[in-house]
Amino acid sequence: MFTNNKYINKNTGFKLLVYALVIGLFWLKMSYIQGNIFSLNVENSNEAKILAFNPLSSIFLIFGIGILLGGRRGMFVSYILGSILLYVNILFYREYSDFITIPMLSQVANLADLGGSIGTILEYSDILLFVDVLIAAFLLFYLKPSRFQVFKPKRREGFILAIIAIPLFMINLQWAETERTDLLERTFDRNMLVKYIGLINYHVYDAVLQGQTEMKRSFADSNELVPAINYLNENKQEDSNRLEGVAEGKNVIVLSLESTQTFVVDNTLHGEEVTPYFNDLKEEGIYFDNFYHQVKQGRTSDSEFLLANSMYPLNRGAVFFTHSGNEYRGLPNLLSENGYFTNVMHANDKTFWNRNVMYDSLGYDEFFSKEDYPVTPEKSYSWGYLDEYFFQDSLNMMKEMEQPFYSKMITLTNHYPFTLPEDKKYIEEGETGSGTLNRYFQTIRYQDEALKQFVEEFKNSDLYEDTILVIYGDHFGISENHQKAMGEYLDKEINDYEQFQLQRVPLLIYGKGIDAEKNHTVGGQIDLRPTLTNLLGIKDENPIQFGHDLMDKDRRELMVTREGNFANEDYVGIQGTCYDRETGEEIESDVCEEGFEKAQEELETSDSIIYGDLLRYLDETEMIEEEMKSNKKEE
Ligand code: GP9
Ligand code: MN
Repeated sequence: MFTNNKYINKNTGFKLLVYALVIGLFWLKMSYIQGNIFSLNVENSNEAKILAFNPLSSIFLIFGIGILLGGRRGMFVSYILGSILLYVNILFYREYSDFITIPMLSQVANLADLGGSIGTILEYSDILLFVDVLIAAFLLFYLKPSRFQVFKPKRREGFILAIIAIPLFMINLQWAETERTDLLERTFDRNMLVKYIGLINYHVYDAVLQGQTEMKRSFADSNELVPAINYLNENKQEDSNRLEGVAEGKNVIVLSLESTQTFVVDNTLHGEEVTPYFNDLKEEGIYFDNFYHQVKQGRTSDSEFLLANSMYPLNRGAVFFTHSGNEYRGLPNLLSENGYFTNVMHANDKTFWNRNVMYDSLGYDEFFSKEDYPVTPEKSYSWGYLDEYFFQDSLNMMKEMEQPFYSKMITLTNHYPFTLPEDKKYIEEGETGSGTLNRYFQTIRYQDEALKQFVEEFKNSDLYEDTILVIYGDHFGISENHQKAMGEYLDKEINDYEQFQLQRVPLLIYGKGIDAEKNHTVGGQIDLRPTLTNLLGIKDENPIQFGHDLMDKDRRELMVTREGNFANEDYVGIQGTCYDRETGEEIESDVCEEGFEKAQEELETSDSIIYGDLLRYLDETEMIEEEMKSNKKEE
């Protein structure tokens, strides 16, 4: 009896040791990844402690569930799956500086299509991130100090581990709330969530959000559109109609420049201009230098969404994928109703970003995709058809098009990983610590050359008389992962304010009859639609639009990002901190309170429409409102 007890005690001690070692191992790895591979911007020692603590609850949870379902093997499977989850996030993070969301997962085909870039994302040293799996296997299956000492976890123990995860998470959350109140209720960015609750808990949280959004559509009804219409009516402003109709009846070419940011404009590298052609061209049109992209995970497709609908894209996933079945009142649809032949030109697979489906919902008449271009390997590189050929073919197509037309062109070459054939490099690489940024200058320079050839030929063609050209950058190309290198190039420290200002993208409106001007108004892609319809003199009856005509002298200057940050005439508000927009100096945070609230309200209202598919009720709601108005008059 005595001896038996001794062995039991010994074995319990051994078991606890294995538990501690395996849990500790995963904890170590996760802490390493969270602290060293992701840039989570840890600001003080309290945050550093939270970051170190937060893996624990999730580790108890996954191991607990693993043991419950499959004992020792189950625990090992949890270890492997946990490791894969971490690694996939690392890969995703390298490309997007963001964490995976469930809607993004349903777009694996698209992600896999990241084509040329996947090879550049993988690193040999990544193998080291799996060495611990072997150690865990050894600890779990082969460590047997004696005949009586075997690690055989009981299901009951799995249950206990999973239960312990709950108070651990509560402690984690309470602790995190000392840094950020309402962490889970407010729309903070994912970097922040991961910093405070850890990557695996973040995924659990994301799954809960997913469930909630799916419920929203099922339970939505027409009444829900009323607060949105009221909100937008309250924020409506008198339109000055400046430049109204100056482009009436003209063709429109909207050119979306891949990953093109404002910081390259009028800037040099090795003493040479990076965008020499655009620098001159912008002097001949209306050029906006405080214009921001507002995209999130859907990147280019998000910018297309903003332009077409003047609504915000979503915080999670690409709305082109998640809500392509919604009803929209897209700009292409409006222009088609006004006699335009509306089309998109983009020499990539038509399924990329689910475009073939979404373009129908937005009301485009035609989509000229890869299969409509004479793409050959010689004329392609990395992501595909090189811009110069794309421009040439597209212009030829437009020359033959029925008029008036609205053509949305999307370039491709200036895309991460920013590689080019040797003979297309018109400038030396940069010399910063980031290869990505260094190559970016070359692809930007190439794009500028392709643009030159396109615009010059356009100017000499018959189209020039009757066509306006709207050129804008779709989103950033250089993510915050390259802040240090960016600082080297721009010769200043890139703090949050500077990083925010780097989200500006160029916007130029150019064409015969449009007088050149420099416009400093603060705006974003959400403002493109009302700006365009104003120039074209087209009445846009759709009340569900969040943007404001950029031409208005007295316009409400406000640009809201998907993170709930904002810029207005005077301030820039970033995650609760307030800056003077001109000087970048930090100022008292209450000054920005109103701006943050407004930003939140904008995003929530826009989201409610998309999640509830509320535009399907627009006619009905408007009819009821009309009726109410006329009833009031009669009384
Ligand atoms: C691909 C192009 C680039 O068709 O739109 O996509 P991005 O990764 O920039 O969203
Ligand atoms: Mn893009």
